[in-house]
Amino acid sequence: MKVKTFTGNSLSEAIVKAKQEFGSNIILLESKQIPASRTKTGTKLSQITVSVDPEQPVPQKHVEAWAPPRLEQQKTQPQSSKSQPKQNDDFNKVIHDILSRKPKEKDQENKILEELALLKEQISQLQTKSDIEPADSLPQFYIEVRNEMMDKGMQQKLADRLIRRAYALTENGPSAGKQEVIKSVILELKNMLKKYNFKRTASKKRNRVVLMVGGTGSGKTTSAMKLAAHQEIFGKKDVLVVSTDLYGPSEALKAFSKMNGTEILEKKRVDELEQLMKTARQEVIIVDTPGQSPFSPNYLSKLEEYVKVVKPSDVFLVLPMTSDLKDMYLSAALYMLLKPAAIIITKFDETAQPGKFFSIIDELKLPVAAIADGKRIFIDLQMPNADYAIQKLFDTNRSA
Ligand SMILES: Nc1nc2c(ncn2[C@@H]2O[C@H](COP(=O)(O)OP(=O)(O)O)[C@@H](O)[C@H]2O)c(=O)[nH]1
Ligand SMILES: [Mg+2]
Repeated sequence: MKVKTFTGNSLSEAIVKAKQEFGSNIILLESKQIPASRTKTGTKLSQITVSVDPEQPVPQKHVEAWAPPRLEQQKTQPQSSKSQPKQNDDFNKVIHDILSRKPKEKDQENKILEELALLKEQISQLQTKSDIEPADSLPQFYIEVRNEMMDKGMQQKLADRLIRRAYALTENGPSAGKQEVIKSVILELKNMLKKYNFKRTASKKRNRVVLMVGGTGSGKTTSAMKLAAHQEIFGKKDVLVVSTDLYGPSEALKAFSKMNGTEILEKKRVDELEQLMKTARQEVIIVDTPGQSPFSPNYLSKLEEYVKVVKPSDVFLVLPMTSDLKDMYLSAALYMLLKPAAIIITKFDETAQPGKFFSIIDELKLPVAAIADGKRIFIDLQMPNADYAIQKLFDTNRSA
């Protein structure tokens, strides 16, 4: 095993240098900042120490990229935009990198946290640099629609990609009116949403076990109640909600239990939880995890422990629309290690940037299980529906 130190102006530059020398199978042992006062050049540097074991190639797990629907007909695009937008799977690569380097031993958790620092840097670059040629050369209405989507929180690279495809697909091409351009974008947006299928038949031997994960206050407990109450989800089933919160079940959860007749149990310790999982007979068991920052030490290993004893059939990642997109990517990247089956988007009612929804589903490539848009348990949950988000994006009731 070789160990070597590399420096660069940024973490990613140092990583690139390491990869140039050792290939992509490097293991990050340490990363730190060297203050300007201690460098020869007088500028701040990032230093990483990596090791490489050429005998043990890292297993390659690949996260599938979204493949756009085939174009039926191609229109000629204006001179400066002949090339098709490059399929952007930077985020997949980032996820794939952590997945393939996931350390086995708990004491290596620090390495994951180090990698998160790296990830943070890579994501901030992902946000600022778009490797898709901006669609600035398209006719005015196309630019207007693209800019509106960006004003509503959609990342430029997605907005550019969508508007280019709309241009290629719109019947009247350069002479299309604005409504026609919007209609064409809407068709693309509808194709992007993958709906999670709750009707999928769970294994006969076991009850269906759902694990809710996500950041503090993201809406896990509220969503657990909403799933238990919703007629098209678990409303017609015998449901148990297990609260693992250190402070015990919330007042809201207790009140819900009384009102809906849903049983709730409190299991603070993992061994208690394990015991319960062996004996519980309800058709659906929703295990609610405690709120904690996804970046706090040992949090991930704690969640992994839950996964081990709970053996969930579905892990749902709860993401609030009120988060900054970059924070959403970052926390999602961490929770991706738990292999969520779908995401639940919450607090849609509290954002003025509905475009974030499409950017997040585009990057994560996960189906959406439900959309929450308010505090009312029995009312504010929508089945995943592109029209809902589209309506918010274009501020109108179009249902093209
Ligand atoms: N406006 C709004 N508030 C929500 C939504 N979902 C949850 N909340 C509120 O967000 C707060 C935190 O929710 P909670 O379920 O306790 O989050 P947890 O820490 O992830 O369990 C509570 O005040 C909820 O009422 C939503 O979709 N819209
Ligand atoms: Mg909670």
